[in-house]
Amino acid sequence: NNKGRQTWEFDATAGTPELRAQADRLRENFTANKDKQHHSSDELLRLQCADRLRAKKYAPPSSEIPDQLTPERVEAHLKGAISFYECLQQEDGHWPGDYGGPMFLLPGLIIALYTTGALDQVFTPQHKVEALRYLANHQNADGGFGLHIEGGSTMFGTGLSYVMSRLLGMGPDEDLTKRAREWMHARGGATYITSWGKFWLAVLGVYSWDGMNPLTPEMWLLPYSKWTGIGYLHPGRYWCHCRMVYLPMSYVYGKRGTCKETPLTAAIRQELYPMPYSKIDWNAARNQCAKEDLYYPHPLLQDVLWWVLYKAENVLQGSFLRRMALAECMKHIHYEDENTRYIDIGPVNKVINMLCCWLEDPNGTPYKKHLVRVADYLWVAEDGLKMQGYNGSQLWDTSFAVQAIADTALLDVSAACLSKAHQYVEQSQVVEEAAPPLSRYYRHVSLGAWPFSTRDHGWPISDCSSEGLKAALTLAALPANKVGDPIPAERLYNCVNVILSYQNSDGGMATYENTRSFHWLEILNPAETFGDIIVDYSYVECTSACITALSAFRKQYPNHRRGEIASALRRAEAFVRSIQRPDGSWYGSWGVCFTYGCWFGVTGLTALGHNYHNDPAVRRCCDFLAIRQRKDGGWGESYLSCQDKVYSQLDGDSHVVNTAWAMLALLAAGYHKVDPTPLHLGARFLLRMQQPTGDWPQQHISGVFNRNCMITYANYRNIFPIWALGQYRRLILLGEEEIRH
Ligand code: LAN
Repeated sequence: NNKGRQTWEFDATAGTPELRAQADRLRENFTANKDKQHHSSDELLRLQCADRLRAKKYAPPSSEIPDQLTPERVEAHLKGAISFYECLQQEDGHWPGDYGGPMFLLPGLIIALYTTGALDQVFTPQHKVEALRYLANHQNADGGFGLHIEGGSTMFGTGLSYVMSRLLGMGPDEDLTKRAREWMHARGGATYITSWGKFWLAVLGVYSWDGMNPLTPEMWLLPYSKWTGIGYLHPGRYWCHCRMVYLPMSYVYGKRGTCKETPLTAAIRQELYPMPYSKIDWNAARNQCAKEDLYYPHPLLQDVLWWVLYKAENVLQGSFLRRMALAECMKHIHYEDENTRYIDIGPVNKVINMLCCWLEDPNGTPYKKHLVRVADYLWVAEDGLKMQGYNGSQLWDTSFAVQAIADTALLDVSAACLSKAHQYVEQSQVVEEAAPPLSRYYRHVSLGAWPFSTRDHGWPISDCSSEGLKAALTLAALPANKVGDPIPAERLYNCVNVILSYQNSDGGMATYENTRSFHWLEILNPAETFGDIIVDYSYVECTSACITALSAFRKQYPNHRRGEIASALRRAEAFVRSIQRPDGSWYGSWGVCFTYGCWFGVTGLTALGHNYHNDPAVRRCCDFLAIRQRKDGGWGESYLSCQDKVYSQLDGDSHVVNTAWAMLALLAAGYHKVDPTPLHLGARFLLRMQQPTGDWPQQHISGVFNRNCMITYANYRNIFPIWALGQYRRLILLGEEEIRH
């Protein structure tokens, strides 16, 4: 680990023999459990603190949880929780954690590396063993693979996992491959894979480019200006993740960049389909998609558009226009690579950009620089090796951890840990603007922002900037001789500048950029499994984080851009109110789900002085949460809420993370002044779930993107229970008034 950059290496002699035996046991137990437990507990990482854990000062009390909790009792649990969590913190101050979940990432990487011939260079035999272990652990009972580790089988997950297993050396008739193939064949075969799956199969040469809807690179030559009308269709207006994925995809498509045929690819080509490869009707295949995968079906208009562009390919391929478009794409690809130090914005464009660099020049420096940054995305846990959804969630987790731990007001046990975290917060703020001219590359300002992961990654995000700023302000309010010197005001001003610049005309904040186009553009969304990917919309999470950050900032710096901040807060508040649902809840887009949204909705309003007493909106949300509390005292929401947009209760135990979010919302609103009972019950649930080490168990998956794909946040199970219990102890058991934001 170095400044948040995490890489895994195999070392057969690392640790003590006892530790290695424990690691083996963890792996074996995971395999034994595979049909019941689809989540990764990230325990392997937590084992490495076993030695440090033995020396730790505090353990949570083991006697039964009393009916009446005392401040001392909760304090003892909190000390145990903090001292466990401190063991996990790295030297540079951040908390590492598994950021896996999606199942379509690793196969793309393997296909790209196989195509460029670098598979054996990047993947050692141990990498391959662990990657195959991962597949085996996440195969569903019906033989297929999901979009993400907890999901039901899809053609996308199954087709890509199948190919991956073959490229890593599995035979076609092993148990895993046989069952996966049967799953596919029973549903018509791999022509029914989603468009992103079609792309990867075409790259490998096991699917025809004629079976793809066009990814016309000429889109990048459209005028950008709004005044042209057509400018609204320009990719520069899309959500950056969508734009940055389709950019290299259209380059590869425009060039028909395909892997050289090998005996293995020739074999896979025959295995993927129930009919001979030569008999496939590629024109029909373009729009085929398995029903298991279909979350956002193409509107008719889209199919008409693809048909026109498909026909246009006859003219465009090899034309002067195509050459211009490809050159333009490559310019943007190099810009993205250089400005993220070859990490790139996410796991998908990372891999396809790498492929593009190779297609452009297989001996060139850009391609080589890409290869060394692949490791940043890989993660090993007891379920195997996976590719993460980002190069980690370092800054995000660290800034929440800072706020949570500081909010316990147990500085005597946490000063050292907060001081290390302070270093990470300081070292990850973006202090250099991306290369000019920003507008030429459709980039928003970054100077002063905080990223989600590391400074090297560097893409600015509205709510990461806000959480980073709140962490910095929280630390600045603590004694400097304990946690280090505050970040200079000038740098915080830069952050405020970024946050203010994020406000959209609807008053809300989107993720990385402003909203640049209209919702109707979503009819162009060709990715059947993802919803709402075309435009960067205002979200309750992002908007509320900006509100709480700006309001915390103005408490410490009341005169800086006073008028602008006041008016930004008013408009943001109006936005948050406008998207509250009639039942009082807020839909969360990046965590599971209404519980998460409610936490943000409520804290956004309470930061501005509203509470359960004086504001019907806050009251309605608290009531929404209160009636969803469960018999065990906790809250538990299923990931199905995200896709169905209806609150869905989890089977079995409540979830510690949902419980903490619900408690944090109720506490911020002052609900305990009306009725503390739900909070007592929630706190007791959290204490009951705490393990003797001070850790909490990893339960179902907590994160989500694009409505339908889930992602693991391994640190949430520590951060949020600590935060909720800390506030519970201060506000209820000690009767303090102050709510910290
Ligand atoms: C993330 C991770 C962080 C997340 C929050 C900061 C939590 C959120 O509040 C705003 C959106 C953001 C930045 C976010 C957006 C979508 C991401 C980047 C991810 C969920 C991580 C992975 C995902 C990315 C799109 C995955 C690749 C798949 C594609 C469809 C391109």
